[in-house]
Amino acid sequence: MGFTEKQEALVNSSWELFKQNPSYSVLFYTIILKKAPAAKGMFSFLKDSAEVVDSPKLQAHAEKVFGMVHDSAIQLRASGEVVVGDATLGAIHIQKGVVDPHFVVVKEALLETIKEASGEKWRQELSTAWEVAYEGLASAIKKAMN
Ligand code: HEM
Ligand code: ISQ
Repeated sequence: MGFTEKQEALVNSSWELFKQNPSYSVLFYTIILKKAPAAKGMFSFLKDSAEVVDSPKLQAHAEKVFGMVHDSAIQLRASGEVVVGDATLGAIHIQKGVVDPHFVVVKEALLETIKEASGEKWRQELSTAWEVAYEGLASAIKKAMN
C-alpha cells in the first residue's frame, strides 16, 4: 500500500505543531548530539558552542530538515516517490563525513521530537507516517551521495 491521505494529514498536522515552537529545534539537536556526540563538530553552527543553544540559524536549519520530510510525505502521497530538489545535498553530506548510521540517529531524533511536539495527539501511526516519509527522503539523499 502506498502512502495514504491519512498519513499525509498526520504528518501535516504534527509539522504545524513542530513549527509553532522553536524549542523543538533545540530538542532535535540535543537528541542528535546525545546519540552521536562526535557529530557536534560536523555542524558549522554548533561546533563553537559548548552546548546546544537556541539561535536563529539552528532553528532555520532544523526547520528545513523537518520541512523536507514533510514535503517528502506530500511527494509520496502524490507520486509514490521522493525527488530531492537540491542537487547539492549529496555532495554536502559526503563532504561533512556523513555515513549511513548517522541517518538512523537523525531518524530517531526526528521521531522523538515529533513525539514531544504532538503530545497527547501522538500515536503509533503518526510516528510510522513520519518514519516512512523520512526513509523515502533519506534513501533519495543516500542515492545522491553515491
Ligand atoms: C546539511 C538536510 C541527513 C548532517 C544539510 C542541509 C540540508 C540537510 C537541507 C543543507 C544546509 C541546511 O540548510 O541545513 C538533511 C536531511 C537529512 C539529512 C533532509 C535526512 C533525511 C543528515 C545526517 C547527518 C547530516 C544523517 C549526520 C549527522 C549534516 C551536516 C550539514 C548538513 C553536518 C552541514 C551543516 C552546516 O554546517 O552548514 N542537511 N540532512 N545530515 N547535514 Fe543534513
Ligand atoms: C542537517 N542535516 C541533518 C540534520 C540536521 C539537523 C539540524 C540542522 C541541520 C541538519
